[in-house]
Amino acid sequence: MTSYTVLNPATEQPVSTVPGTSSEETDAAIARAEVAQRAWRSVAPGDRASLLRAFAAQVDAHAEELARLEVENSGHPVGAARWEAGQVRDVLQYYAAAPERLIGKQIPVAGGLNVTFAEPLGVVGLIVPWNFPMPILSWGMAPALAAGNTVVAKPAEMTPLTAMRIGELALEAGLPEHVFQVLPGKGSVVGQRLVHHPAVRKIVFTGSTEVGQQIMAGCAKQVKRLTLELGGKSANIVFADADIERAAATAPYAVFDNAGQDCCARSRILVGDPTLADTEMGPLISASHRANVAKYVPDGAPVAFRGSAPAGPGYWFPPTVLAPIGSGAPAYTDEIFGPVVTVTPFEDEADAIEIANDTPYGLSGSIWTSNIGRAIRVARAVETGNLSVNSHSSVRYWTPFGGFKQSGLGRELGPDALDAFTETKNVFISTQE
Ligand code: TAP
Repeated sequence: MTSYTVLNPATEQPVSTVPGTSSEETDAAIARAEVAQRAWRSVAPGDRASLLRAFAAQVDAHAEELARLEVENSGHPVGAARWEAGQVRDVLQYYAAAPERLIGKQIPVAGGLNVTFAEPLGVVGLIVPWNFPMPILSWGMAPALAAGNTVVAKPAEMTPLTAMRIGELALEAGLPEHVFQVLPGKGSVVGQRLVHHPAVRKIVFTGSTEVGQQIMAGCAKQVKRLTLELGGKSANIVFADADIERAAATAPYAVFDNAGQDCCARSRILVGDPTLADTEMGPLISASHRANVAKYVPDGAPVAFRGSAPAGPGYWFPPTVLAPIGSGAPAYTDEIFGPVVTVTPFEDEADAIEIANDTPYGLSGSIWTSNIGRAIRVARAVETGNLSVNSHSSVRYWTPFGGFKQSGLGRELGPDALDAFTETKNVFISTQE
């Protein structure tokens, strides 16, 4: 087994040395998960629920430790990291209620009846990006486990530490061995193996559209189930009749939260005058990502506002607002995944909708208006999976989440999430003598 060093993006100092899982080790983990699943699916629903509640309690008891670990590994501000650890606990608790509600249907038919069962899929492979290592892990892990699947999770190579600790907490909470395994390592090694191994019956992938397309092609070879949560380029549409002060006060959070490394970042503000409030944020994840973000603000770019960033070590990038730029400019079209936002004026409602939809992505967005009819009209017309009206936030684990167009496939979260982690078995029972 090789190993690699994980860096703190705020200091550029080493945090920990982590094993880089090989292809063969991934195969062995999948084999263990396959065996463990036969027993896990047979655990009585109430007992599976109790174990998930115990897992949630264990995460809660170690929430501060997890938060501190995330601060070191991902550079998230501690307040954000505490919220993220709490999210893992809450998501586990929410889906702990699911095993006892996994019921089928009975359908009367001529000569008998059909009954359906929601069967677990088997081994689920979970591939997680680096921007929200804990929440995104929990969104796949909790419903998959609740449905009776075992999970092999691959955190992003740069941010594996909290996922690895959550794997230990699962065992400490009493989950049987190999029901939930975490394999740190490379996407091109561990991720690829999860996609291509026939015993993995579903992939839950969150990451870039580019890698998502490769994963979809890989899964097609085995007709493997797949959830894709991909990139975004979301609009924050501010109408003149909105509470402009509120819209302006939250606009920075809508795009600069997590230093803009947010798939739901509203990185196009459609409005008249930009207003920016001060915001606190951490560094970007790596030097190469910072170089990538910087390309969107070349010399001579029409910078309307630029915040400050700490000098010295760390991959910091100042929050940056660009004045109107052409619709062909990369900052306008690409997912920047950093704290850079463009501001674009629009003429009327139809124009705002057209600009908002002028992107291959469709993940998120916000609408600011005091006209409820307009809010609903525009929400129906914008081609995107998650919208908020007079708010900058649209992600809640108890409501469905997922993207339209090239932002994804399938829905995570919400009360129906277990549909994505089970398959329906349909059995005819004859009542003939
Ligand atoms: P990616 O580069 O796509 O990586 C995501 C994960 O896939 C990482 O664990 C990565 O491993 C792994 N991976 C890379 N190549 C792979 C392959 N060929 N086969 C299997 N796995 C592979 O994304 P990222 O840069 O970490 O994250 C940023 C992107 O994620 C943005 O586009 C963002 O919008 C999107 N995102 C979407 C959402 C939702 S919910 N829609 C949420 C968060 C982020 P390595 O660590 O080795 O690269």
